[in-house]
Amino acid sequence: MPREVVKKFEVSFVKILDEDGSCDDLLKPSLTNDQIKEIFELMILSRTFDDMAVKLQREGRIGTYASAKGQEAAQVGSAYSLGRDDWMFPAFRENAAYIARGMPIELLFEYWGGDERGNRIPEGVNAFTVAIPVATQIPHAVGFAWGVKLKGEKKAVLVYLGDGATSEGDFHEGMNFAGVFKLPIVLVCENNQWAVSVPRTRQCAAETLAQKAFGYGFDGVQVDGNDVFAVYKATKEALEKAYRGDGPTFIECVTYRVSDHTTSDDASKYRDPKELDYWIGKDPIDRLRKYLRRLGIWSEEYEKKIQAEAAEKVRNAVEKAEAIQPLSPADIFTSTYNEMPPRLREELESLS
Ligand SMILES: Cc1ncc(C[n+]2csc(CCOP(=O)(O)OP(=O)(O)O)c2C)c(N)n1
Ligand SMILES: [Mg+2]
Repeated sequence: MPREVVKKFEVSFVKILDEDGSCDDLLKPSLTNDQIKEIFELMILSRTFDDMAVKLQREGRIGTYASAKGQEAAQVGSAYSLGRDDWMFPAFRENAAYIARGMPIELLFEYWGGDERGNRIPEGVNAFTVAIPVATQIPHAVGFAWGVKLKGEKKAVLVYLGDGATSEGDFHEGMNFAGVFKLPIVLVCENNQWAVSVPRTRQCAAETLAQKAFGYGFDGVQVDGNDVFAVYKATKEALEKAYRGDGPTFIECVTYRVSDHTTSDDASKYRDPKELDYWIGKDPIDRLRKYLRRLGIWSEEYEKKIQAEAAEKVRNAVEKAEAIQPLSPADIFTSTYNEMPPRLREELESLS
């Protein structure tokens, strides 16, 4: 019996901006120089935030912290491409994405400081709260996207996930539902090569994570996750596809977790320092800086100015976060139930 090829799949890898700052002008997304500078400044602000958060944790002023260092292009590039009405669902490492989405920085410090008021996202920011249990944000995002589709709204949902999250049941169920119902959702996978101490090669035998999308009937692409232009362009195209009603897209951003998993981890116990050096050489901020320089729109004074502005914004945010009145224990009761069960009411009364 002759065999017939029923279907073929291909994963493409997109890179627009090289490590030396040279850019493929044919592929470059349509961004003005002012927008490119804004993206650069958001990446600097995120890095400044990250460094401060680690310092505060070491001083006992916030709790365990998960850094986004090295992943700024993947996060800022994708969040920056969102429209005002779109919705963003982060996992737990998306500090740079939150900053790019316009989240007040003091709320991020409150959240990482263990104050749940940091998770009360202001009207207009259109982002969901941090999801610590790995991959649990995916079914929420998919459900939200289903609602968008049922209401016939012209908006899309972007959900972040890690390489480790692609092994979770929630990921597979969410991908399947999104594919079957052709939902307006973009899944941005930050493949940062590690899930705590589990390397990418032990996480999944497939050559790419992007190819997982084909199994669920939609497109998967791989981009250089340290190239902000490639990330921005892939996300923008995926969002436009979602607005048109053409269904989901999975974007694998190949990047690296430069920091430890969290401030409670020591990656030097399981990671080759040469690997770290290799990726530091691909730093997403340096790469964009080199491009700005080539374009003639970067100078020492400009760099000094934006670094100082970022430091000032971050310092002010720390002050604001540390100045809020602590919650009273009673708030645990009053903010959870509309009508409190009698036993809890008794407990609450016993507090006073
Ligand atoms: C359901 C669940 N299992 C285990 C954990 C513990 N845990 C926290 S982060 C993490 C690894 C996540 O790896 P990845 O998805 O690659 O994200 P990354 O930390 O690299 O950003 C694990 C296993 C958890 N938070 N939730
Ligand atoms: Mg990971």
